Amino acid sequence: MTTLNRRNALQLGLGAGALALGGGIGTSALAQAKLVWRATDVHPTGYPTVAAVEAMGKKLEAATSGRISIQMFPSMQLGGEKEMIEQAQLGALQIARISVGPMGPLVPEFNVFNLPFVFRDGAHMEKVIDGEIGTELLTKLSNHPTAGLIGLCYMNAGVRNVYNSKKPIEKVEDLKGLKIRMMGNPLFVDTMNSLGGNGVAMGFDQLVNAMQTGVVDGAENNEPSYESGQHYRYAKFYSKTAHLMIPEVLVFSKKTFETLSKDDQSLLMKLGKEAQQEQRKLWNTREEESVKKMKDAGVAINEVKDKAAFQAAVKPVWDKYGAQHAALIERIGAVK
Ligand code: GTR
Repeated sequence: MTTLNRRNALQLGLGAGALALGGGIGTSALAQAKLVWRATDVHPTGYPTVAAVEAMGKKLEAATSGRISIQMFPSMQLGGEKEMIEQAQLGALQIARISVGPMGPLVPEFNVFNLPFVFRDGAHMEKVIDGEIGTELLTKLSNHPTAGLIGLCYMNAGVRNVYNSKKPIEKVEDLKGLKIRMMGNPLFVDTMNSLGGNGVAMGFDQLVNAMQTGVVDGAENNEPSYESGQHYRYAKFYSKTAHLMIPEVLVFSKKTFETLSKDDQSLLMKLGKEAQQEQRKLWNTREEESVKKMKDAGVAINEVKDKAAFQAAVKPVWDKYGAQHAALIERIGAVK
């Protein structure tokens, strides 16, 4: 299939997927048109983000008497986050739950959330995303002239810690020589390299294979991703470096959004906000469950005492990516 044909097929597919006419032709039939929004996530069924979007779908169906529903494609069924963003931009899917990590190259201000150690703790991060700054950045995304996405809400994603197959990381020097998978955004590769490791950028969908074949020695992520992704099978040393605390975003295809009535748009935005709170509750429980599963599976978890050394080592990352956002960084720091 040529690229052009594939694109045409995709666009035809999206027509069928997003809009199923309830019968007849004409304005009344259009008003009754049943909409099935395709949603996707890299995580499996049962993961807090997936469950929260499914719950949002149920509310949507109830509020529209079945006119709008959500069909969930979990477990990377529609590809990794890069592919998800592209499909949402095309309107081939409507809802994508992605990390703020890969959003930095689209909306540079998001890179401030991606800076290592930018949040003091989970409560600080939640205050920032729930408050003025969080709203401002989501609006920036929605108003972006070419990003093609509407920001619905944020979701929690805990703290990211380094894991690998070789040894526990207790000091910065322990990372030396280790090949660690990082998310697809140069900021993260720079972060790992500044810590002395070898950062390797790749999609979440390629990681298990890369660990199995030894292309990388490990990666970094929160407990639920490490556990549900079965990463502990290949990298049993989980070291609590807590170097990143990156929220997630739920985005909607701008292409589809522009075809919706004002009422449907506001319903969607309202349910998005509710999904944020719903996911947070699920997240806190899941984090605890994942730690338990990790311990049962024999994962070697270690605390990292001297975080100051890690913070000092990533200074070049702050200089490179933070300097142009100094005012925003200051405002984040001032959130109490
Ligand atoms: C997870 C996050 C995913 C994805 C993944 C990754 O914590 O929920 O959206 O970004 O990390 O490392 O790629």
